[in-house]
Amino acid sequence: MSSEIDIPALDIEGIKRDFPILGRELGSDVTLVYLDSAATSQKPEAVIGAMDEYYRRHNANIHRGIHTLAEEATALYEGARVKVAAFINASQPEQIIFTRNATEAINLVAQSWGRTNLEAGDRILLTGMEHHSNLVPWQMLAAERNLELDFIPVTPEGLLDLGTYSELLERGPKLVTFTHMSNVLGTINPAKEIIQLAHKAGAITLVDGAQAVPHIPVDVTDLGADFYVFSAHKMCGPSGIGVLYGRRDLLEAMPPYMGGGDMIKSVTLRSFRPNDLPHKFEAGTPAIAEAVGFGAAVDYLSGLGMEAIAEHEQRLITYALERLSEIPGLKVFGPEAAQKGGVASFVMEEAHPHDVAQILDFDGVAVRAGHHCAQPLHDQYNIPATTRASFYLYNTPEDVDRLVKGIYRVKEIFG
Ligand code: 7TS
Repeated sequence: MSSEIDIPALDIEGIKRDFPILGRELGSDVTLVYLDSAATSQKPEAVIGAMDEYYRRHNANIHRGIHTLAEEATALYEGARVKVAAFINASQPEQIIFTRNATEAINLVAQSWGRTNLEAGDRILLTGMEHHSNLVPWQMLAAERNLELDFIPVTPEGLLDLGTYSELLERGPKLVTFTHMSNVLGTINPAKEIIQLAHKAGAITLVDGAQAVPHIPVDVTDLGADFYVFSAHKMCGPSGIGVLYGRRDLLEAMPPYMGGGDMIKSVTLRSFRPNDLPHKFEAGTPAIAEAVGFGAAVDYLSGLGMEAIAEHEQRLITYALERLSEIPGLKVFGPEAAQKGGVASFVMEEAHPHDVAQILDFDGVAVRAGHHCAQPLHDQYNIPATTRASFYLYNTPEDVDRLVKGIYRVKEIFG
């Protein structure tokens, strides 16, 4: 984080109170410590309230009615698009396509852009740290179209090997796609540099920002990304809505992904004319209430400031890595705190990752165990699974202490 910017400190206790679920008790005297925000974040009252208000006062289908409610619902839905565009500094709201989630946004690009632009023998360059949702869609397309997949290797420290990246670019990939921030290692990849090198080599870029947009300031215009995807549910918003941001000329040239209502200008029995952006890619009744909630989430995060949120998480992960490194027989994966976001995935000598998560749960500490939908990355480290603690704006150093205390309990039980 830049020390030149005067970042206001976050009032974490106040923020915690914004999230009703964080006040929950899980048993007598067991309060919740939620350390699974990389899977999904909790939702503040502002988001829950906006969705509640929408259903109580404005609910109608959008873009179709001329009655008051339909106009209000349409304005709310399109207003959310404008907010999301501003949040990631997209130059036009039409560049924001609402999808179900990041996964659907990636599949949209694979099926629409990929099928139109890639042919047998073309190469796609990915990385060894992708979530399955930015791997399997490309495997499917590669099988269908006879494409070649290459992978930027991950170093033992959990960074992308950029020397090998430059070499792989010489093979002339048509697409370079990578995660902005790893959901397992926490690594924040140098997206701007990766994109610039890809563009020099003539490739289009798709960035999986599912873990980045919730946690660090993201400016898609400054990054120069051709496509950038993320999900609302990981950034204080509801599930069921995500984003595909795309360069306008690319989106204009792409065929629709799904057919149906709203994505057409006109239809005859045998043909249709697709609608303009962004509607061309939003077939059927979209997630309207979810868009409203998403807009409220963006307002909430903007109100606090993404710089301040990133700074807070940087302090938390620094403290967490310090505390975890003091525990004998525990190994955390990924780079040092300065190169990552608030994710600590670890293994313990004494216990299987699932058992660790189970015992932490007895103490009210919610973490995830497994391969976190990044099986190839775990294969690289020769482990089937890790236990993952992931932090967000509402976590405190005391939450880290509860995690560490729980881990010592695991050691007592299994030691
Ligand atoms: N990309 C990354 C980097 C992710 O971490 C995830 C979800 C996705 C894509 C997919 O997001 P979705 O909203 O489309 O499902 N990651 C996780 C996780 O780490 N634990 O649960 C979901």
